Amino acid sequence: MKNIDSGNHTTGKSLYLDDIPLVAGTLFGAAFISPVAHGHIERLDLAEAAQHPGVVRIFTHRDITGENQIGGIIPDEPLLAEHEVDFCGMPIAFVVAETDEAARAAVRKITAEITPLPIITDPRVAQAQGELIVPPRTFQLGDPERAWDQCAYVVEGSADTNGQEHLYIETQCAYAIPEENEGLKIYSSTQSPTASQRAAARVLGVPMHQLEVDVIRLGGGFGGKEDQANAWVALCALAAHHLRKPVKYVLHRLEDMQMTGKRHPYSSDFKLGLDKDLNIIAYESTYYQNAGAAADLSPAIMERTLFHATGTYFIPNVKATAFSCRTHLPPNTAFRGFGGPQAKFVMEAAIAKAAEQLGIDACVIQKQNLNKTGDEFPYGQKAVSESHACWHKAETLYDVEALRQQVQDFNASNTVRKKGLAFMPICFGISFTNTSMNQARALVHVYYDGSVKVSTGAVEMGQGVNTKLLQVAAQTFSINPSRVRLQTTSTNRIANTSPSAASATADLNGKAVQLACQAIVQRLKEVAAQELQVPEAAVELRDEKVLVHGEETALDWKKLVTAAFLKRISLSEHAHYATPEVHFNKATEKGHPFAYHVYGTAITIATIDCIRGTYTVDAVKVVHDFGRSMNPNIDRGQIEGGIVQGIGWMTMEELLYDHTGRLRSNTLSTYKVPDIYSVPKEIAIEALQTDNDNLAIFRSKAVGEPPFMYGIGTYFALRNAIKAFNPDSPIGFNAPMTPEKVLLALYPQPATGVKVTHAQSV
Ligand code: LUZ
Ligand code: MOS
Repeated sequence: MKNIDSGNHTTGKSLYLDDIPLVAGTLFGAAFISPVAHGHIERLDLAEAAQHPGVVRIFTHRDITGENQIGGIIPDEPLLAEHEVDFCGMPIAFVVAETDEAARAAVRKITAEITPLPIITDPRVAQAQGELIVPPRTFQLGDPERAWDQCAYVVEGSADTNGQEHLYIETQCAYAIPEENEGLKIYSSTQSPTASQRAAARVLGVPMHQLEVDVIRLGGGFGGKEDQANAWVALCALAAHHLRKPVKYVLHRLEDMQMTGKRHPYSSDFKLGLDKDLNIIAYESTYYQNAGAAADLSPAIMERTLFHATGTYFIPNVKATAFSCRTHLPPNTAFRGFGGPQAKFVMEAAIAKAAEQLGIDACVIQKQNLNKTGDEFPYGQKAVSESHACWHKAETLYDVEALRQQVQDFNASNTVRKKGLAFMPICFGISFTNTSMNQARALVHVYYDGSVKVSTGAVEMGQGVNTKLLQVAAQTFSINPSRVRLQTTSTNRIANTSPSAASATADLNGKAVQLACQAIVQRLKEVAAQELQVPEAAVELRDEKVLVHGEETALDWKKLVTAAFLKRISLSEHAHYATPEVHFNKATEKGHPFAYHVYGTAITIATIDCIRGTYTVDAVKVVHDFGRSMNPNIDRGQIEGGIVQGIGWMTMEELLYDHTGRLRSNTLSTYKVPDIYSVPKEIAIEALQTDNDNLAIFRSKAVGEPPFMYGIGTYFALRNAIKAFNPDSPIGFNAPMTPEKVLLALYPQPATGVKVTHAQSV
């Protein structure tokens, strides 16, 4: 089935928040933000701005009727700064005016006198000074201390990854409209309607039932709207609450890039030990996560880093420690992979370094150490592994021997262009690592004409979840998909939703839809049995028909629905689903946190230009563990998008905060994202079809985040190409691999002059 949105998306008919027709009298907000990364606010001068034509009111923390707090996991983030600012871009005041232009013009007339305070931008410096968001955590398996002695080879090193701008096409936005009795209806572009409702209720000091958060769809989220859509909802709600007028705020791209957090930069250390047969027997890793100025989701992201410390490999002795470090950057947040890709990069860097020292191809070590079913992860769960199946299928299907020969021949006959090839086997755990979040609800109405309306907590953000939910309803009722319609995601219809995140949205909400539909089917079958005077067990609903012992009857879906209504049988159901089997004990750091894992293998070939440092990705060839895909078109789209987004993170997207904590790469002319010229020339995706997993909806495994990590293969393919040109290249492990870094890695470094430094420590 096609994505149900594709027609409207391509003809521009899809509605986003900014397309909602304005209610008469709507006012427009804009935030005044801190120009410095850390300081004490001595004076805030609003007088001139307040005089600006069209300005209705300027809100500060003093206007907050509830709590000045939007922190989710930890209450450490004020909505509006009070006496101190903690990052460049932190909202201090909220101007509301009759037009968008007036609000922004007035913002420019606000002045603040701020006494600078010391600034930290480097997570290692923060850790050394004890600036931690939460206490560090360690996951451990076996005894690495004792294992080092048994190793034939040991390598140590460090590996850094930079952050990443989400660059959802639709910027952050909110629109709050007053209703009677102090109520507010708030349109939001949030992955988490409930989190936004809760944050606004807390700031206003009102019960959650006073607020409805309604989401049509998002123009992209990628994690950037899991927690960080809340501030705009709270600001618009605050203004609408005071003024009893509709208030809308749509961030400009520059504001969005300056004010919002991004993927966490990580700086990490590793130590890897192998025996003489190249089995990895010990691994120690330490991660310094650059959390930014407030917790946001950092502790959960740090936790997922630890869950994914060993990537796709089985290692019997592991010690992984993570620090969530407080710095003066905007609070960093969820981004596709949620700390997993950062851990994966460190693991692969360790293997690449070991391979280099041994003079072998990294893929020898990779393949030798892939996990198998029954192997234990450092957190206690046993793998049900498709690692070897994906690897072997990729090797044979794509004829790796021939590919390798082509690369060797090319490199032998070209002096200024070199190719590199790398394998990237992936493994990603599916479920929220916070067990309590693995629940969802669905509300299904069958109208008496036989048409169906489905509401869930799932937020459509381009990932195609609504199409999958529609498929679940149509298939469970065995009716034509055209009879089913999805509703917007509203906290009035579905309460206490988990965010649409963790790749789990179709699984959790799909299972809830399935349960709701099954309950209605059960009642319909009872009605059919009465109508047809047959035992209920003989009745079956199939292809809009009512069958008895497999034979068609005069009853069909529509007539049956009408009959049930006339018998006063409920045609609606609200169902609840909670993932079984998942649990985790933080005291022991052991448990079974994931419903299942997704596996896959990518083979990447890239070519570098050794005069310019530029490169192209020739091909990414993937064998991906789909389970049994319920929608191969949508899943393929997710994989293609994930690969390109991963390549962007690994190769060209370079966030640059200067030493004052100011974001310098704050526009699309200074922050380069993949375009049509930089995507791989070829992406091949082949399914590994399995029937093993029963916890995915229709056994169709989650597909949102795992493919992002295929992009890491490009980093190592480029690295191999550099080594083909200059085997003595001093190149370390520091992503992104921009053309500048490639160029500098190709030749001996000058004694003085240009030095490649990490963005965090500029
Ligand atoms: N969000 C979250 C996530 O709150 N918990 C998670 O475990 C998670 N994993 C991936 C992406 N978002
Ligand atoms: Mo996410 S990183 O699944 O919001």
